[in-house]
Amino acid sequence: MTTEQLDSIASKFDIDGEVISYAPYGDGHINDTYLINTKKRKYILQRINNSVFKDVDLLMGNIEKVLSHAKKSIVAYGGDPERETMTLVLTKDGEKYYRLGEKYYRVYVFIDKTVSLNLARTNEDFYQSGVGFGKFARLLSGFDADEIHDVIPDFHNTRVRFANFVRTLDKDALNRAAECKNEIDFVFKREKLCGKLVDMLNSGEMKSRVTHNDTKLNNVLLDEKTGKAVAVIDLDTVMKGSTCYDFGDSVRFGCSTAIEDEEDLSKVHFSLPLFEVYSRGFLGALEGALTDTEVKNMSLGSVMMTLECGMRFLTDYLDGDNYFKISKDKHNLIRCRTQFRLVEEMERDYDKMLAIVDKYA
Ligand code: ADP
Ligand code: GN1
Ligand code: MG
Repeated sequence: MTTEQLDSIASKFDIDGEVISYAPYGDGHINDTYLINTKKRKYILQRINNSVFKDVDLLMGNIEKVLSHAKKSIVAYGGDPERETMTLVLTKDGEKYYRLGEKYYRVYVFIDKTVSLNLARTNEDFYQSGVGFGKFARLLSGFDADEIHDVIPDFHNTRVRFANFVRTLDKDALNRAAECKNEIDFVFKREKLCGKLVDMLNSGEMKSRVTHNDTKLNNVLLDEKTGKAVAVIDLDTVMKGSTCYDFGDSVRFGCSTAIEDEEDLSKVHFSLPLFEVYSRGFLGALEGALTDTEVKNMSLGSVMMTLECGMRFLTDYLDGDNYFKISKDKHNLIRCRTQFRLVEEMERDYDKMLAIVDKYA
């Protein structure tokens, strides 16, 4: 977007201070994010991806309710509600977003003096992210699930994700299947696994909760100086789910020895020491709040979230890259390969993962 376009959009919001600059920001795969710098403070401006979030009104309604609940809880324990969660900046007309034709925009206060990481610099970073997501789960524990709606139905229904994969493979619209034979076989071998967590949730064996559902490391901000967890961001997918999804998705992203789109697979490994660090952080922050079934299935959640994410990258590759943002050729296939490498190694280390979770639960 040009500065003129950004200026015109920003002017619709209740922003404090004259704007000095706009810059593309962050590494999210879904929304277009910009940092706004004004003479007084900084903001995040996002163009909401409305091909992913089809009902923007519903999405922003959810976010407003979650933020309001989170802020009350933060105030109740004596925390800082402007720093420990996000703050939505309304439009000058008091709306949660601004619509221009078929495009939708929103603004948040920028949570300053923090970092968002794609790879933990130290074990302590990853431990802190576990503490952050664990605290966030606690913040939401008193939140009534009926207050919010499923913005993306079946988001972590891995069986439905598998069916989507098969449908896309059958079409093979761009004739890409031939080059993905190994990855396709990899998924088919694990078809049975796809229904496991969903069945437990449906039968009531697994507790349904309001969860974040996108708990990767770069969705938690750490204090620039102390490295301590400050706030969980990217609340677009807060919906009903399982704590095992949230634990599992953090493990998927953060227990890798390499970034999500590393092309050199010899660098990509599942790290048991990092798994232990995360278990200590997340389970420690949730001490006593989890059911036995949740504790027992944290490792299954890790395998499932990684398999599901790899399958989603593969599906998107076969479909012609319509969902995740890409910045290079075969980007989604590269991402898929790292995920499947991690799944293989988690399967190898599964008993050790179970023992680690047991130790910290
Ligand atoms: P996406 O859905 O595309 O992942 P996010 O909402 O996660 O979008 O935003 C992308 C990135 O922008 C985040 O990973 C983070 O680095 C940064 N970011 C988003 N919101 C804030 C905020 N309120 N304060 C500071 N950084 C933010
Ligand atoms: C997307 O929005 P972002 O980049 O934080 C995706 C997640 C995937 C993740 C893979 C709404 O997360 O589900 O796990 O990419 N978000 C959505 O990195 O689909
Ligand atoms: Mg994000």
